[in-house]
Amino acid sequence: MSLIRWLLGRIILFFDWLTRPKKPAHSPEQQAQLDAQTAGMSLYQYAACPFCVKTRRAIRRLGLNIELRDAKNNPQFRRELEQQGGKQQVPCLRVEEEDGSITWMYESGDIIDYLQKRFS
Ligand SMILES: N[C@@H](CCC(=O)N[C@@H](CS)C(=O)NCC(=O)O)C(=O)O
Repeated sequence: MSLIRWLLGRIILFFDWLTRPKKPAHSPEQQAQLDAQTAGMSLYQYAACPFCVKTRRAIRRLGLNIELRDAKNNPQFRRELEQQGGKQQVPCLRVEEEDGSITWMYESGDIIDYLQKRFS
């Protein structure tokens, strides 16, 4: 069963790579502004999870540089997600605002909607 899951994961990653969306051509100034706005964001995710792939593709399509945190292999990120986010489910977008408040956003559809509304 875990071999089948592993194989499916490789297939998902291969097709993701094959059909990678293009990053928009931002000027260096635009990119710097976006980078400043996303500096407090990090995406807790697994490499081969289809919902995470969908979310990473949307992030790429928007040209955002959001830190990816591997919650499968990194025990610290796994713990943070469970203890601070509230559950062990990926993808999850952690958003730290300038006033220090932190939001943990679950559900790929909600994360993508939020990023599209804020950055497109
Ligand atoms: N409806 C959720 C589904 C997310 C989901 O099922 N994620 C799986 C990985 S693909 C998960 O986190 N499972 C718990 C675990 O692996 O510990 C979404 O669209 O984000």
